[in-house]
Amino acid sequence: MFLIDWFYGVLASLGLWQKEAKILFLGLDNAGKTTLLHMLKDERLVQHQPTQYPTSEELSIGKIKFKAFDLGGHQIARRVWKDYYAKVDAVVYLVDAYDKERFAESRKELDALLSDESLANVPFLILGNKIDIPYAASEDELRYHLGLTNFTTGKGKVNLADSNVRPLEVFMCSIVRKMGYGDGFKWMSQYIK
Ligand code: G3D
Repeated sequence: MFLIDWFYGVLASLGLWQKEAKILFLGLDNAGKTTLLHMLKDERLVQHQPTQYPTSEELSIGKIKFKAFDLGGHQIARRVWKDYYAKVDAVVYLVDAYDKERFAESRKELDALLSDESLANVPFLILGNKIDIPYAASEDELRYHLGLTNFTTGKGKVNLADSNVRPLEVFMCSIVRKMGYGDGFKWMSQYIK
């Protein structure tokens, strides 16, 4: 009984209680996607499906399916995410905020996703990860380098009057320190119908 209460409490804290959703974790290799999946898995009561594809990992929590793919670099893994979900409910795009040399590459992949028709209007949560490392980029720096300045839709509860506006916001986090990504998930959950 305790376990069940705890499980529902955890889903509620993620803001994803009773929602059915398919969520993609995307980003360059080394951004922290696998770490985030494992963090969700280890903290929560979950069913873990064995990896069916060498460059991706999958996780289910309640009615929610999370799946991670590497973009960039690995040519073979490129774009395979498209084969998995006919409809994606949200994208969590991870960036290593410390690895400034790869911001341009990360921006290129993000731009391609944002202009992808199959993801039109899909909410994007951008996570700037690894802020526990000294000299990691600040939120403003990351926005600038990803070309998102004046392009994000606002934190907190923002009612987007125009449903053609894609919800997009940047949250800085440290997955290993369990900081920041919870706020990002809560923000994202308000846009998952
Ligand atoms: P990926 O799945 O996006 O390719 P991973 O990335 O989850 O494999 O993470 C890549 C490396 O970044 C891992 O280090 C992981 O521990 C580290 N990492 C992930 N999140 C954080 C964070 O918040 N802070 C710090 N400092 N490191 C983080 P290793 O050494 O195992 O390759």
